[in-house]
Amino acid sequence: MAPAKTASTSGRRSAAKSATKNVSKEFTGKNTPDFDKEDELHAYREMLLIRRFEEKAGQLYGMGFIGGFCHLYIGQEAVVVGMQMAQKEGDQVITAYRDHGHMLAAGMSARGVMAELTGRQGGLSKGKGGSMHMFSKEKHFYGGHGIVGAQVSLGTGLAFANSYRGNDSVSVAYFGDGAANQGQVYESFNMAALWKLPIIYIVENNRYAMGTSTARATAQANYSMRGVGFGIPGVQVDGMDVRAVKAAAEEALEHCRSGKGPIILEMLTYRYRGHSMSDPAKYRSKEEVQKIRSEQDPIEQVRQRILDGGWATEDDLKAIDKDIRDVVSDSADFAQNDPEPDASELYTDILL
Ligand SMILES: Cc1ncc(C[n+]2csc(CCOP(=O)(O)OP(=O)(O)O)c2C)c(N)n1
Ligand SMILES: [Mg+2]
Repeated sequence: MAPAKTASTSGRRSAAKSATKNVSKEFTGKNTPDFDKEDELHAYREMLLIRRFEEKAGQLYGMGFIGGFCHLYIGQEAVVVGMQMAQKEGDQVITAYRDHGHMLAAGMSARGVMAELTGRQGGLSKGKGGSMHMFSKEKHFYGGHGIVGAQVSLGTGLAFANSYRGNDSVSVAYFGDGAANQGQVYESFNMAALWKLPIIYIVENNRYAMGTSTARATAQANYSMRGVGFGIPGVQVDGMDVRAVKAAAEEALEHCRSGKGPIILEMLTYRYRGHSMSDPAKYRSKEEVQKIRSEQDPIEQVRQRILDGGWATEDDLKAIDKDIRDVVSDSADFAQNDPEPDASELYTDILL
């Protein structure tokens, strides 16, 4: 099959401009202030942890340690890391099944996530949930959902709870370009706008829903405009640049906390791997993937800026890489050696 037609970067930029113009006067989402040294190094570490963790998960899957589904986030790391850098304690996160990066960025342990993937008792859902069903109330992470679009309504419920309780937490609900065509997304938009709920709807536009490109499946491919009918402002953000993500997140969080209601951030991003581990990704060319990897990789961008700014040497970065590899291999050892849950666990954590 010929490579899918996708909007060129410049096409995407002009769409972004019109979205900003048409939807919101006050919300720009266009700032990309430089990071200081601390932010660059933090973003580098966090994104690298997700990348290496996912690579290891892919290996364990190939070795038969992980059963069921496993959807990797490789390529999209800047989205969740930039968002998390702007959030504050108490803000909730909810997402779909491509969720390992969201959990690591929320501060959930690499051991707990990896052991859940291998179905062990030390996993975050005691080995009973697997890749798509992990939660952490302590880290305000509400899953992990396999039903496409369901998390958008649940995330709206989290925002309703914040509003009802009168706290100033914001719900951050992630969903994909494919999920954006689900009906319940718009029922949620309506209620959120009507009740001015504090929620950021994040469309992670990675250009594909399973094997279907946005160009083939979507009438309005500028997802930031999907809230127009409800008066929800939205902007497109370069989701490969962690600085742009963080800046947009800060603006969006402020918008929600000041009582202005929901907002949409469309993150322009890309997944390097197949939809799940069982997808050979024949619907796109290797060149397409390679071009993005070599020109826009989110981690490489930060790495280059760190070196150019003289904030760390190649050796310093190698030491960081080693630290992260150690954390990841420790999690993999744990996930292979921790026992499976006891059979009695079949009868716990069940609502009747
Ligand atoms: C209600 C529902 N319909 C269909 C599916 C099957 N399905 C799983 S993932 C997926 C594609 C979703 O794509 P997108 O929202 O773009 O997210 P991405 O996988 O790109 O992160 C589909 C159709 C499902 N899980 N739930
Ligand atoms: Mg997608």
